[in-house]
Amino acid sequence: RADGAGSGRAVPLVDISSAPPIAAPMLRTMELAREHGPAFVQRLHGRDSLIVSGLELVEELADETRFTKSIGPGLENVRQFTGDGLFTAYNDEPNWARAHDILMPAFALGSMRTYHPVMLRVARRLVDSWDRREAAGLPVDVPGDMTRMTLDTIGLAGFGFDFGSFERDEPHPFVEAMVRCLGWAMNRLTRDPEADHRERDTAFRADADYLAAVVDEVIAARSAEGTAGEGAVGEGEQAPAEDLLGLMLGAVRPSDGTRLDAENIRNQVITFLIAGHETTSGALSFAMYYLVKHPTVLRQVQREVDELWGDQADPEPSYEDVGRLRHTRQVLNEALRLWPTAPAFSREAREDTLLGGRIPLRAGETVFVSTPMLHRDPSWGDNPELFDPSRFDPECEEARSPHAFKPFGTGERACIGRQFALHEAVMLLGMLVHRYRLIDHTDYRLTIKQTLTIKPDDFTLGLARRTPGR
Ligand code: MNH
Repeated sequence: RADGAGSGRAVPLVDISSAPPIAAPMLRTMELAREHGPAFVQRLHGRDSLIVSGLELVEELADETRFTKSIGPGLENVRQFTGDGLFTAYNDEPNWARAHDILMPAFALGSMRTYHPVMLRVARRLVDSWDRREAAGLPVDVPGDMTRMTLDTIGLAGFGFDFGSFERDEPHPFVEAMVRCLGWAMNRLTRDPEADHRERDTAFRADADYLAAVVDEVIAARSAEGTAGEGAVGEGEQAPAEDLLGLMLGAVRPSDGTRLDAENIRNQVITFLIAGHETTSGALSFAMYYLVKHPTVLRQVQREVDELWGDQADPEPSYEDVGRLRHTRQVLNEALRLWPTAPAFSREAREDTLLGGRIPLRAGETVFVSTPMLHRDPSWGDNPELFDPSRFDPECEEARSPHAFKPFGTGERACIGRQFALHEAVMLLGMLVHRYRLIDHTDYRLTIKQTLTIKPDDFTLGLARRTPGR
């Protein structure tokens, strides 16, 4: 909107149209929020975005009676390759509620028991690969291998499809095409409207078509396989009878007996393959970064896993064990506080309203929440930049507003995969700190790479097998 959604408002307006392009726009948003406060309008090429990071304003935005998820310009771009999948569906699009109803049971906490064996099997692929690197005296590519692990996990647990990422030197072509699609979606936000973008758009189309082709292969593999328990799933292991694809192909929605159509299933599979691995892999990578930089915290989580698994060389973490890794979970939460790997979400007013009693909003107008800056709100205390997992001690959590920590978004459109991500990530972190000493062989300085989601850039670690208990 060129008329300036921010004009006449009681918030600062910052025009960044002449600022040089930036690789991680999220970092600029954070800088601007530090300078201009809890609400400001960013103007770029005549388009205004209201960016909010103050806790009190976010508490209002989380009120589902006044606000709802917005498919803003960024998600409109993602929608070009995920269509009416859960993440990019409009609130009132019938396929959202239909898919949500059909898939919700597959994401309840209890369902994680079903995924646990597959998650463990893939975690062991990473461990095997890290053992080989360690034996050869070679460092490991942390975000690269975390991405291999999370992609193989969602592929196998969700769809019975094996990407075999640890058998490849380069990322699976699906990941490369997906990263380019996400990059396209992000860069399209800041593109100069005067310039010619046809070449990029054509390349994007080719990538989006490739994603769809891979997914059609995933679906065809399942349909050909027929019965569960064959194909990609390992010896002696049952494919979850009701994995995501099984549910989508078979289930009817209880309330009205309808099913998901083929095109929607394709959109859901693309959505889950993307949403189900990028963010979890970033979260694991940031957690590893903080562990290697905070030896006292690392000792604490090592004590926790040692209590469970003692000096076993190859412990078999049980489903229940993962729930017992309290400190490990706190480390992951604190990493997600400082670097929420989906670094923004957006809301829109249901009716014309005043936000914070002073910022007029029209019905349907998008408001962006900068999650990293919400997570550094003054309510987090004097040193919000400090990595301190004790912020997630139960007493501290109870004392805090439920809206101060929003790495998974808010309301009915919040992340459906939260328990899935936490189970997978906490188990792997526990296994890694039990097995290895982490060696900061490059004296790593954190730099962030953004492809809509964020990850530590170029982060490698040295490893040495540890003797648990020492
Ligand atoms: Mn996930 C929505 C963050 C892991 C599948 N996810 C969201 C949103 C955030 C988010 C934020 C809300 C976006 C918005 O309001 O526009 N998700 C994460 C993070 C992790 C994560 C930080 C890991 C850490 N997400 C996962 C996993 C899966 C998944 C794992 C699947 C297995 N997420 C989704 C889906 C949605 C979503 C699907 C859309 C839900 C809906 O709108 O109904």
